[in-house]
Amino acid sequence: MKIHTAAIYQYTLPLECPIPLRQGPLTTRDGLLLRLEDPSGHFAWGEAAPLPGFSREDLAQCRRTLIDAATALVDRDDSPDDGALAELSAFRSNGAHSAAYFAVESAWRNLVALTQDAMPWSRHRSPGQDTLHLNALLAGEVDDIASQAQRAKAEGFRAVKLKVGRERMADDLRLVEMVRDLIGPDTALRLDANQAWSLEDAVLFGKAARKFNIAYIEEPCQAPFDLPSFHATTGVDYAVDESIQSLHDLVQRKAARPGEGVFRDLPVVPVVQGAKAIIWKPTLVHTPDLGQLLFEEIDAGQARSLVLSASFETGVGIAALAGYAARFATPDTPVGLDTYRWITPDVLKERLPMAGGSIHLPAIFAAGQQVDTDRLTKVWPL
Ligand code: OSB
Ligand code: MG
Repeated sequence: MKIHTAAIYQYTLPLECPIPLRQGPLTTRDGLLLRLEDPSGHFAWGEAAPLPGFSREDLAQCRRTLIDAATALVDRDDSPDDGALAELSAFRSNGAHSAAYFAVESAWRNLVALTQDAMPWSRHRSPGQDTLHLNALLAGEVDDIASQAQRAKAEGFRAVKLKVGRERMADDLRLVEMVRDLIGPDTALRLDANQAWSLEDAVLFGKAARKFNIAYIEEPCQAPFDLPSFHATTGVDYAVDESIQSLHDLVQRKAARPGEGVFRDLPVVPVVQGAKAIIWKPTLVHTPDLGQLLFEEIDAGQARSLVLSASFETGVGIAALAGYAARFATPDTPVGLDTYRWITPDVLKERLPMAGGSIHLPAIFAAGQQVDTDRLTKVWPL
């Protein structure tokens, strides 16, 4: 695999409605797109969009990493597997490079697929397995949540996700009950507390919510190490999301001190192993080492599901995430791509075909590569 040219573009998109983040509403989305082209004119895109308040890196830092990586990739001859990417010095320094690594890896895999006239997930799925089920993210005020829950049920979504951890636990419980009533017994109900509670409060909530048949609750506890006790006391399953970030930090610290051996002795490992699901947002957390740790050492052969999730990327990133889900995730596990609803307008010539509870992977892949460069500003090379 040889890269003939690489280019980096920036976008700033107005959001139709502000993204509710803990530190306040986010009203525009900024990010970077990487375009890789091979000597015969095939080209592919990848996206790096650190999310303020969630990413370790900011956009300027991300841009520097991306430029380093793109510079190193041009005119080298690499084997088409992506082992070569892990060796790039841009990602070897002890810093926060998740978003940039995701952009490079996904652009690379897309380009390899295009040159081989295949799909990025072809070797990991049987032919014809082209559908991915989606999760509906319920957000906003009570009335919005109610109408979104009804729509999700009508459109056949297999799972919905509701944020909890409001000021008053009674409000959370009322909402959970309302949503369960609206979606009926057969739709999976996922909750996300974003580490809002002490163990004591998490247990109170868990015991009260048990009767609503919760698929899992993401990060009920402020302290990741409390998660196994939460499960033991309430019987309610938990999922790890933010805790993966701590794991990533530990891995990086270990990588900075080579020779200390395997990852299995890290204290957060039992927390991950006790989880019902691992929420993976490659934009926020992604390194070659983390991939190895999560998916080869810790999770090998386990029944836990891996839930690929988005972080308000454009159609380029969302399409890549769909491909990652097709490649890595447990088949049939609904994927968290619903943040795409916030991204209007998009950088694509046409929006991804994403109406309803499932998507057709080849159509998403094709649309995700049709970028409208008029909506972008070139930042490298100038
Ligand atoms: O709290 O899980 C979160 C997106 C960006 C940052 C944090 C989160 C999210 C999502 C993604 O909720 C959507 C999903 O997981 O379905
Ligand atoms: Mg979460």
